[in-house]
Formats: sequence, structure tokens, C-alpha cells
Amino acid sequence: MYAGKARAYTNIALIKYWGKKDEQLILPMNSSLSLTLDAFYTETSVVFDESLTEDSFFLDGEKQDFKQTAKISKFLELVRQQQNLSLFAKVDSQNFVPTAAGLASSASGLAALAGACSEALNLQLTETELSRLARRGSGSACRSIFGGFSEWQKGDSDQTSFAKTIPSDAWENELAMLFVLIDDGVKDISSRDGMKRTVKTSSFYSGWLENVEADLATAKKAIKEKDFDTLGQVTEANGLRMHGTTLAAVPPFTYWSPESLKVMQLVRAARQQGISCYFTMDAGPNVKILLEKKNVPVLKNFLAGHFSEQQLITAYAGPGINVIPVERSEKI
Ligand code: FM0
Repeated sequence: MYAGKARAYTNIALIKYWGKKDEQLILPMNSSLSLTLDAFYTETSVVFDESLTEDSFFLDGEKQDFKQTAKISKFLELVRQQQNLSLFAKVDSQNFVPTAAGLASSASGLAALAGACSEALNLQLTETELSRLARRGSGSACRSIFGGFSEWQKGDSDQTSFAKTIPSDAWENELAMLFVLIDDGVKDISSRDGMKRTVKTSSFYSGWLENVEADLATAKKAIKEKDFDTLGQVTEANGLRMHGTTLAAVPPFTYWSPESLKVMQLVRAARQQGISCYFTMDAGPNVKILLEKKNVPVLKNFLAGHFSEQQLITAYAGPGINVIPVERSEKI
């Protein structure tokens, strides 16, 4: 029996990963940049054991169906192939999110699974190797190996596509991200399906690719210079362009709901009142607002009349992945 456990934190991209050039290896069309956060994380344990007759996946204590287990099983299969192993595994994942608001993240989940497998099988991976492994589970997971700012360099092969820390002189500790939780009851198109459809069919996709490397350079320079407004502006612009591509997909789609637009409008209004803050969105209607830590109280106050306290969650910069010792009783 081989057992391991790890904890990884969610990351939110400021410069988005949107589109693959290799579906199998999960090689992205563009490089991306993210901030790892402290408020949401996943703890995953894995046990490879001879007594198991299939892979199984439990999320927050509940056994997941075939479809949800498939992505996990595919990842386990990769690890088994790489290690020449033939044991099935039981994967137990716990998502730590303040509310059940659709914030479960494949980034933290697959990063934690990669870490747990590496620990269980004593792979002794470097951070780069672990990032490459996590990438095979979910692209954005390769950035969750690192705390603070992280850049996924797209590379052009399995060997060269991985994330690394962006040196920042701990500037991220002065920043915050305010999540505005919107539940519109609509089932999202997964980021995997959404980006695939967009790359294949959207006539706006080439425009995305034209701008993204320049956005990345702007963001990295802003981090180096601790220039919050430049970082915020490029974050907001890049997110909007990513979402723009979905409108020209065939069939078209959007992750925005009326409430998302309301938040965008409020962010612009807050700026007019001198509160420096910028929004970004991912493959769902929730809006994330980047701001400086010192402005959290004033922005929360500004939004208070529009959203309940439970809808507003503040996150700060979080750490990289870490291994959790497995207790004997937990093993199977
Ligand atoms: O995080 O198909 O990693 O850069 O969140 O598993 O590789 O779930 F929605 C925008 C994340 C995409 C931007 O995609 O896809 C970002 C997104 P996978 P992911």
C-alpha cells in the first residue's frame, strides 16, 4: 500500500489561460499569470492498494459518479504509466470553501492530487516536475504548486510547459481579492469545454492571442514595480478579452449573468469614488475584485447595500502546496 496526502490552494489568473494547443498533454496556447489565495483550498489523500478493484473518488465524503471520477482516473492512469504501477487507488478530497457557492476549483483539486500521488509513491519531484505533473490533471493546477504570484510558461512540450514563482518582494501580501458570489442557478459550461469550443470556432480567438503576451509582459512589469493600478488595469482588460472570445464561438455562449454585469458596474463606480479596484471572471458568473489590502473595508462598505455578507468573501495571498503527514488510521 502507498498513501500520501497534500493541501493545495486555489489560484485566480490575472492573465488568463484560455485555449490548448495539445489537448492530451495540456499544453496551452498562451502563457498565464495568477495569484494563489489563502481562502480556498483542497486537501486530497490517495491510497494505492492491492485490495482495490477500481479507482474511486470521494469529494467532501461523497462518492462521485463515473463522470466525475473519469478525470481523476485519467490522471491516476498517467501516474501509473509513468511509475510502471498497476494498483488501483482511492482518492479522498475535501474542499475548504467558506460556502457551497460553486467555488470548488480544479486548480487546487488537481494540484493536491498530484502532490498526494508524488508523496505516496515517494517520487521526490522538484517543484518544476510537480508543476508539470499537476498540469496534466488540469492546466491551471500547475500554478497552484506555488504561493503568491505564479507564471505558467506555455512552453512547447511536456518538458517545457510548467509554472514558476514570480519574484515579487512579497508585494502580494499587500493585496487582496474580494469574491462576489453570484448564484444564478445556471449550469456553467466547464472551462475545458468552453475553451475548446472557443479555440475551434470563435473568430475572436485570434484577437485574444494577439494581445495576451503583451498583457503578460505588462503584468510582470507592474509586479516588479509594485504598480497596483497598472496590474489592475491589465487584469481587467485581459479578463474582458478572454470573455469576449466566447461571444463569437459557435454556438455562442457567455459566463456572465446580469448580476456579474452589476458587479462590474459597481467596480467602475467605486473607482470613480477613488477606490482603486479591478474585476476579473473565470468560467462562471462569480466576479473577483483585485484590490489593495488597505482598501478592503472601504470596498466592502461600498458593496454592502448590494450584496449580503455571505456573498462577499475576502481572500489574501496564499502559500504553495504542502504535504500532510498521513496517519495510519486514515490510510484505507
Ligand atoms: O485559470 O481543461 O485549468 O487561467 O480559469 O483543466 O486545463 O480548469 F476560465 C478561465 C482554467 C481556465 C483561466 O481552465 O482547464 C485560468 C480559467 P483544463 P482549467
